[in-house]
Amino acid sequence: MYILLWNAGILGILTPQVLGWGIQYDGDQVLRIIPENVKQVQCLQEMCQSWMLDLWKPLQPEDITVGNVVHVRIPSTALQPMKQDLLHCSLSFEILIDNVKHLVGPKPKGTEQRHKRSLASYNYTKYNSMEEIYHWISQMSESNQGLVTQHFLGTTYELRPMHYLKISLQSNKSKKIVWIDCGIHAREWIAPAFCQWFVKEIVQKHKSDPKISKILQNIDIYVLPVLNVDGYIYSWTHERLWRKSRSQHENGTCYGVDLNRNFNIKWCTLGSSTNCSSNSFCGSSPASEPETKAVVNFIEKNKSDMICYLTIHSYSQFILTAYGYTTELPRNYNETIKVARMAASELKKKHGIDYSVGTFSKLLYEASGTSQDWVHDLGIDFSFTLELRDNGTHKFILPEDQIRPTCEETMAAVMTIIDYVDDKYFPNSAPVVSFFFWSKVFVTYTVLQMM
Ligand code: 0X9
Ligand code: ZN
Ligand code: ZN
Repeated sequence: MYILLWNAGILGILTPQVLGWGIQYDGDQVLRIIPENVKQVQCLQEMCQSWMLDLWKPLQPEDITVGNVVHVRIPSTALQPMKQDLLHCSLSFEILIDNVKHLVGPKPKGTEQRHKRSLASYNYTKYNSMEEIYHWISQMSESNQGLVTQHFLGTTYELRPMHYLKISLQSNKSKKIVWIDCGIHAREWIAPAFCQWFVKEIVQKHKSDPKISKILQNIDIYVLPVLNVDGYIYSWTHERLWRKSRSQHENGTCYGVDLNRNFNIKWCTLGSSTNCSSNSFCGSSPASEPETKAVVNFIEKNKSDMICYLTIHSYSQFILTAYGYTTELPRNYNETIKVARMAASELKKKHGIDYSVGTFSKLLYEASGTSQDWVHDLGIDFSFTLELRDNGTHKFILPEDQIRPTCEETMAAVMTIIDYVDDKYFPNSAPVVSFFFWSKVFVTYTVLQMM
């Protein structure tokens, strides 16, 4: 078994071009298991550890608990013995994904052709490579002068630039900031797709949509389409299911930090691992990774103006308020949960999809070192994580025909949140309709008084 894994690793490093995806996932299955008692939990935990399985939900064997669903990918080579072990512990399972390779599909073709496409024909309803996204970022700013500008946030571990877009209408008023980042986890491809969709929508509708024009009077929106650039590229070229960044550890014996465990908030205490081959490796110290540091520097510098932080992930269909690191509730929980509920209800109106609302620690498991919690405890009240589609059918491999509906409904949710914070921080800039609204309230009140 170990020999097999070792060989796959060597081949992946030596001949990435020949092999295409370093890992093919051929015959791999994703199983759904619900342990019913402590014994079964222990049994499953041991199996995960000894087979070094790729746990999808939860991320860490320690977070497997009685009665809670487990999603785990089993490499084809381990399937037979694994299933025997499961039987041994009387654990029943359901096959969620019969062959991961079929879902992942062939390696995407070269992108040179598409790369030269004009912005007008950019395809937002497929997944775009990093090269295409870089090109899109610069085209967006060049074609929308006076509204969109491209900025440099920092450099990744593999020395690639991290670019964000600033959406801002010129004004002499001092404005507040809303930040949105996507793609902190490499395999969650729907997240960068949403960030691109979001910018496109704002650009196209900033004059015709009264809500958007009102918001842009008061707020500049910063969008980081891909936070984990190295990981995103790696998920295109080598391992579709890669999660972490690509920094090297322990003399190159293992790779990558879970950037959403690397922030300086109860760092590496919960739902994180100190083992660098773990999918939830928290790094060597808080903000040890250049990608984390770039985000931290920017947010610290701008924190007095930042009124809302949104970070986009998949999958689970959640709108999360702080915290992940404790089951204690954050200072403004009643208000943030109300906003999250409003957003989920607007989201559902689009395509009928149900989202759960709450804190991560209560909905799934506790995890420390996340960007959302770090931002919240820095003093930014409205800090949300959105976990987009789906709910477990395709998981990280969300089919391209779901990009449009997912982005449409997420747009509704995100605009609901931004509109709320705009009204809260700029109460006097309500649009003209407010006069009619208040006069209606007045008339209703008067009529009621007369009855
Ligand atoms: O575990 C994570 O980092 C996120 N889930 S994911 O499946 N996309 O990896 C959720 C983080 C939620 N964090 C807080 N609510 N603080
Ligand atoms: Zn180019
Ligand atoms: Zn994620």
